[in-house]
Amino acid sequence: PFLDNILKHDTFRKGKVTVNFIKSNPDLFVFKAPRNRATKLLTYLADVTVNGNTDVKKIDPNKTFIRPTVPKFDANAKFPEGTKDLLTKLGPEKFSQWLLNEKKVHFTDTTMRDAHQSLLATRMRTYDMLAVAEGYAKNHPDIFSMEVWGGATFDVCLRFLQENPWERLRLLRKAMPNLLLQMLIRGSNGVGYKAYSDNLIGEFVEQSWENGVDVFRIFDSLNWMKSLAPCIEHVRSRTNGLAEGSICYTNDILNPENKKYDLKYYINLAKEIENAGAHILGVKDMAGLLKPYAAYELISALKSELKIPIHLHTHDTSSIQSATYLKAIEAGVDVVDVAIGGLSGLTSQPNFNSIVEMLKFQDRASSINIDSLNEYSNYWENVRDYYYPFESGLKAGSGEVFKHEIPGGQYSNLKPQARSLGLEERFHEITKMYSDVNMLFGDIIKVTPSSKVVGDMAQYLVSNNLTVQDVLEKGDSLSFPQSVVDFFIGDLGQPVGGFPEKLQKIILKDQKPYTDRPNAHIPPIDLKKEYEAFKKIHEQDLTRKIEYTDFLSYQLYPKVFTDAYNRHLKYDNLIKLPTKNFFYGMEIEEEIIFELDKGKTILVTLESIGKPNSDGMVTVYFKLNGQGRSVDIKDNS
Ligand code: 3PY
Ligand code: ZN
Repeated sequence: PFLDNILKHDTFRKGKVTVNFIKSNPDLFVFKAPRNRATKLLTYLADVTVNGNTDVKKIDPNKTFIRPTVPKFDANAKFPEGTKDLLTKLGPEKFSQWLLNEKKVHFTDTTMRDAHQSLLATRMRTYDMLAVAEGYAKNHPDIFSMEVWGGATFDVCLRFLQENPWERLRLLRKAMPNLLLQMLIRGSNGVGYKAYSDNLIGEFVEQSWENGVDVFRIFDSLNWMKSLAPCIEHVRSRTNGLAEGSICYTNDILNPENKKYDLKYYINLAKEIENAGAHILGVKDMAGLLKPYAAYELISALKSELKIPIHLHTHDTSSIQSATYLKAIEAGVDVVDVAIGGLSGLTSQPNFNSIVEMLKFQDRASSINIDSLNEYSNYWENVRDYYYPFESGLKAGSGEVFKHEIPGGQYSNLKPQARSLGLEERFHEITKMYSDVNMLFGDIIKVTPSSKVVGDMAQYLVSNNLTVQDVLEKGDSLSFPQSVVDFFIGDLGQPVGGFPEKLQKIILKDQKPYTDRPNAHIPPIDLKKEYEAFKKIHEQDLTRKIEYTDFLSYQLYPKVFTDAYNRHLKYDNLIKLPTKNFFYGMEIEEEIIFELDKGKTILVTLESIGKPNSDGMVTVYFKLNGQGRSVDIKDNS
């Protein structure tokens, strides 16, 4: 490479070399790593074609796909003005006032976040979102916000999809510059499952804004103000975005026996959130427990008690949640969360298309173009098919959700989890146990990450043939899942009404719990110093620069980031690879077009696959832009 650098050097080529040539040109010692991106891509394609994608467990060999049709839009037309433009013009406080004064009901489209998190184990790839993002933003400028980021998507991008979540955000921001982009953040737990240091969460919020997030839906998995308030403050002080502080809804305010989570409880909490500086109040009904008549009561009360707009979120697990929206809309709710038809219903959000139809010719009808919306639903219906291995298998709504109270996102995950533990046939025992464990824990708010603790305990008890009574009677001799122990120590904060003391002693044994903020036990990170150290370790050629946002990913998920980084070194960036090929590889004679770099597109054809040799290696033959290329790969199948 040194000789190469000399031969290519400007001074050398101009024939002006002097005795000081080498000494005076330190750039001769900078050796560019080979940018063999095409080879890396072919290695991935060879590997996934021969061995399959390790994330895809069950493949149907006869499966065929219908290519999704992207609805038409004018690529040269300007983006019509939307809510993002309005936020820029008004700033968060005035924007919130504007929303409050709107007569029509507004919609948040959750298709690109919660819908696939709750139906397809969060596996939706950026590729499928990006294909329609620009057209959608141009055809539907009257959508309130697009929920596209946060929740489980951050983790899943890195862990399973080989994507950089920040790149997803930036690409979507660019494709939808006129609409508000929304994320879900778990207060002090960020987009993770534990508490992080306050300065890391602050930095994360700021970078989320810088990279494209406008609306921050902030919640705490125990409705604990001490986790919610600092995050609301981060949004207020470090961004010009909207802080949507949220109450998580559980139980049933109309049940006279429910003394804990009654209307008064929610109104008081909502007022605290408003006083903490939220621009919008989120009502996060993560399990879909807010029944229609309860919604009317709750929203009416919130509307009369608060001065900020109300944004309602639910999951349609029971199949009656559109009735909830109807009553909430009658009570004056400002925004509701919906998912586009093809990715709506069951554990996802209610059906956007049908709700728009429902409101047609009514007082609060929206101006959404329903014909266009239906075309997008058809697109997503076909895209969804690529993800068939991640479907939960749920076929109908379940009224049982009002008993077990399992959040939508968790419910669709619990079945595959039960399957992997060999407990599939006992699934309904697990859901019943989930509700028993909840009562044992003192009837807690259940949403990520507290819901995971309840789920872990339920699976532990079912798989060991234990009951909650056994926990109380012989718990001293049992060793509980780590997440349960951490929860009772106080690592997720304090539940409403505190922990049941007797149980806490049984679970913690000799360990001491605490009652202050978990973050009080986590020192701030020296971000500057740690970033320098991070850059040093990760200075290998990524075929792109290491960025500050990579460092934040690493801080949140060190092991997951490192694994993703190593895969990136091996396969490069696969974000633009079509989904069918990412999950299922290529068929013989299939041709794909891949954007290697901005404006640089390559054409790949799979020609043939050789037979394994004695070492189990196979040669996979491609054509790359018409030129023959081969890759040797270990056959692990
Ligand atoms: C998440 O935290 O990811 C959720 O969607 C909770 O409902
Ligand atoms: Zn949700």
